Amino acid sequence: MDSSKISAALSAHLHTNGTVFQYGTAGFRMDATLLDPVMFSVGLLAVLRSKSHKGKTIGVMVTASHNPEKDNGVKLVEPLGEMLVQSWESYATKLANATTSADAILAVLDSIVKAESIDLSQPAHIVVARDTRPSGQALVASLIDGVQALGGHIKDYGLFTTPQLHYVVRCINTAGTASAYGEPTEEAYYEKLANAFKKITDGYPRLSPLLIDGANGIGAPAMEKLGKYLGDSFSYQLVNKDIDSRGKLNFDSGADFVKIKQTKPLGMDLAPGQRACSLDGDADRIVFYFIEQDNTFRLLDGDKIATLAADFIMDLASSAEILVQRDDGSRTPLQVGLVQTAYANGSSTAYVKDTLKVPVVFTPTGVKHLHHAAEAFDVGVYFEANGHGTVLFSPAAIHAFKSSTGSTPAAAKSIEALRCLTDLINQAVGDALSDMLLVEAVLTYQQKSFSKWNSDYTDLPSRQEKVKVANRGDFVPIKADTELSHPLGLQGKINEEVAKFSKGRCFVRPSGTEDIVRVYAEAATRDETDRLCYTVCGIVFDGYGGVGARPATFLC
Ligand code: G16
Repeated sequence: MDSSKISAALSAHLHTNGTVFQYGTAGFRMDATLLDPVMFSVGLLAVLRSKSHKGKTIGVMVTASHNPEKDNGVKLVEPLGEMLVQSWESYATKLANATTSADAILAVLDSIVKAESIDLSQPAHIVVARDTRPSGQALVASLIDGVQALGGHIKDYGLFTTPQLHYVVRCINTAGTASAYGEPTEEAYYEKLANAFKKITDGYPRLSPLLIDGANGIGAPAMEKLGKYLGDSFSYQLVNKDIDSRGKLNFDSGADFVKIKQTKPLGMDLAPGQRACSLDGDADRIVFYFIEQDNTFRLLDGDKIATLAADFIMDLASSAEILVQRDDGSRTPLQVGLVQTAYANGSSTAYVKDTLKVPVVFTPTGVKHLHHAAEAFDVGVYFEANGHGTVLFSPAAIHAFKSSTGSTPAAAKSIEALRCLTDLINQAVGDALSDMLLVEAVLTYQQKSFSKWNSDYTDLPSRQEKVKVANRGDFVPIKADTELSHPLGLQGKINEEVAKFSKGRCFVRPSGTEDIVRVYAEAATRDETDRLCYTVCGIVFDGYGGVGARPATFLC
């Protein structure tokens, strides 16, 4: 470690304004003007992480996803495309906060090297990409300074969706192995998805065009490129694709807006019966929707995507008579499992357990938690209600799909569809474009309308609100985010309110990506849901550090 080189490089990125940095749900996220020292520290950490993996390539994505355009953020990606392992999140936090002086940063670097027994003579390879935020390029330059100060090699992929960055990381690190994931290029990514989609939908009548809201972010140009590879196999109309005008990214558009407001985005004309979807700012989430003839808005969120996918895969596996080889030599049917968070609608969980008869596991919010839980199954379907998720296939499941032939033409066809799904579905991370094609493939295969899909089960009314508080760190979630241990006494008050409503459920948790706490409620009717949600918002705001104006929408 060349201390003088690190000290000299740090001098251009010193942290001077007292902000406390925290690696949160999806990395560091905040106003972009505060991020320069963080980026430098992430560059250093990425080098150490690569060295600790004996030179495997580590990814860095510069994005603030669904957050406003003025924000930005950064997250690290592990060699197989997963989120940074949790035990390193605290190193990321310590290193970012140590950018106040050369002595502080050298001490933290040294402590990480010792704690992880890192061999500093190992090489370090980093790849970086960014979304369309105006602040992105300068932040990448700060990151590169950090990487080079510790002697790492870095390749800048420029503008990418978040899942594309995860994809190339996985491709680079699996190249030449039995589980090679593909060519680490943007073109190969589109080709892989498009080929799988074309194969699985071949011979079926096309669905009506899909309206796609690109949230004026990176997903829009990516969709346009993907569209060229899909040709006439997929018909769509892209709106909200302006990535050049300032202030438009995610503004009243995108998956998060549509999910929370339960309405169509700005910039989209949606007639009854038309099919639509929204990507988020970095294209790692997607939700679908339509409006009924009576103008009722219907949302098909992550819960609905998960049940559609799980049901489809189980049908294919059953018709293909797939058996999976176990360690003890036995061969048993494919085990499908579903992973949800506290935000999953209660009706979806009941449908999965009682109708699909699939086991459900709950984890705290954050795809990093869901991803690992999903790895326990042959087919692990994980989706957050906000539309972030994917389907993981275990090596044993992939082997079963590859080695089975099928005793009938129908079985052979199902096996072929399962094989296509392993290419169509991004195995590294939730991916809006891949998930969009997954949904469209299932609906094409089954010739199923949005309305029919929506009728699989009826969501309980739900509402999610944000409350600004003085210190969201005071709110400590437990039991997979369903309760709070602190502030003391608050959980008891929430429980009292919940008990007043039939099918009532409510929880409060601090956001890891925004400076707010989230309040989620559901109950038997819309009116009861809103009363429960706004009552709890009021309790939090009034008694637990609400700041600014008491939001006008509060009813109590
Ligand atoms: C990120 C995470 C998601 C999480 C979301 C909201 O999504 O990857 O797993 O659900 O933040 O998290 P929180 O409620 O803690 O703010 P994205 O799309 O913003 O990267």
